[in-house]
Amino acid sequence: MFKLTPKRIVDLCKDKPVLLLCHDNADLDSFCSASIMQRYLKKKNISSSIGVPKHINDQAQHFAFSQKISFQVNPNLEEFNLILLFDFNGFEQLGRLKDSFVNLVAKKNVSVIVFDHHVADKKCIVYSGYCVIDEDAASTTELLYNFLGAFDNKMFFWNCIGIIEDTGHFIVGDEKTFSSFAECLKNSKQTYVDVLSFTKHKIPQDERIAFLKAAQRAQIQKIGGVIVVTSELSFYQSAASTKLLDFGAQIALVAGVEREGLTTLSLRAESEFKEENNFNLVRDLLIPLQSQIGG
Ligand SMILES: [Mn+2]
Repeated sequence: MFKLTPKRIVDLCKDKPVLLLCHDNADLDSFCSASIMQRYLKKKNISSSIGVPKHINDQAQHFAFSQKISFQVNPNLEEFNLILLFDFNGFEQLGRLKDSFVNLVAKKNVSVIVFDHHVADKKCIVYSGYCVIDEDAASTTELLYNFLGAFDNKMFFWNCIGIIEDTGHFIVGDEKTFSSFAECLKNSKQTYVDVLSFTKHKIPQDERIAFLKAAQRAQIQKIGGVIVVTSELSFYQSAASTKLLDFGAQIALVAGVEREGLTTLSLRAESEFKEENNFNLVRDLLIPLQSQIGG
């Protein structure tokens, strides 16, 4: 199913400075995936560095500290001959590293291999050849579990964390994900509570206030039998629109001016509603909206 093999990856990494790069605003799946690969390569006597473009989220940072895994923020890409990307395949997700990455690739001084479980197309960094992509994998950690095979206790555990995070605690998933999760949890020699402890999200106070303001400012309309809620916030638009679905909205729109002249609009629709009505947010709402308001 994959064109690359683990052995080929190991051969490519030998005697080279290797960077395992997470996407900007690195999350648990991206960081756990890079950690799994680092451990795998170490067993093959290959050392590698984990890099993050700029920001790492709280859970991934907590994971890194508790598992004693070091990482570089804003690594100097010039120092590496091989860059492995985890859980992303778009130039924008390189954040502040985008320009130096593009320059380096143009000079052909570096090879890039992508590991990802998102849909790939021609706009992606790598869409054929040096990539391991499986849209059916629940997380990039699960993709690595299927691809690399040889896991130890820690790698099993880190895959459990990646799966639980990316399925939103199993809001989505299929029997394959459940069985690989069960198998990995058993082999990790840790408990489900241990896994959950890494995915707990401590909500910062300003985010809590943003949620409450979004609710306070909410305009509730019933359009054709559908509950549509709109609200306005300068920050946390996407988290707040998800929260409005929890409160009962079927479609939630939260907009706000972030910086001068730049308005962010975040939309969410309830899964059940989408499925029942074959509703696609982009196709049925964002694109028609774009033709009316621009942006
Ligand atoms: Mn992911």
